[in-house]
Amino acid sequence: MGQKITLNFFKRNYHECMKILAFIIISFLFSFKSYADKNMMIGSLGKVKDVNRTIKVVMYDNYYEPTSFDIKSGETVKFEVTNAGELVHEFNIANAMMHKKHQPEMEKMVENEILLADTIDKDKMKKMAKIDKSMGHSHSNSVLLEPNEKGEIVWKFENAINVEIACNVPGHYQVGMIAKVNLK
Ligand SMILES: [Cu+2]
Repeated sequence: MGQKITLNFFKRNYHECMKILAFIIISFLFSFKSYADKNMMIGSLGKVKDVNRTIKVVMYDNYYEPTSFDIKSGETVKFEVTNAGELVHEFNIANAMMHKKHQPEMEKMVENEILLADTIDKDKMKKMAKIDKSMGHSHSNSVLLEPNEKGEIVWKFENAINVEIACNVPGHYQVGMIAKVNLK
């Protein structure tokens, strides 16, 4: 009896039912998209004139000092980064998913002998970047430094969640070269 009613309802309201189904599918796709967007929410490149605070960071083999950062939501921070280690290190502001995606690019830089343990072959980097853009390691959210090199990033922590700062030189992320970012 109940089944018959349901079936009749479906037959009579076929178009309505299809509309509801389409709505469910579209809603699902949109929620999936916003889920994906959330995973990219790491803030953006900041302007020097908006800097609220400067934080000095030192990179060692294989950790950062400080080991974590307390940052207010919306704050623009200038990171002054020094590599005091004996190896090349990266200071990359991203999230776990992005780091994972970046690591094969870094591995490819090692394979192409652009990225060596304690140096970066910048001439080779330029040449290779003409063929494969990712070999140029040009990212607004990252600095890659040789021992004794200094670099800086101005970053605006707006619309940022699950941010982690890490080094994607092969093996370094795996041994824990990650600094936690506590967003408040
Ligand atoms: Cu490193």
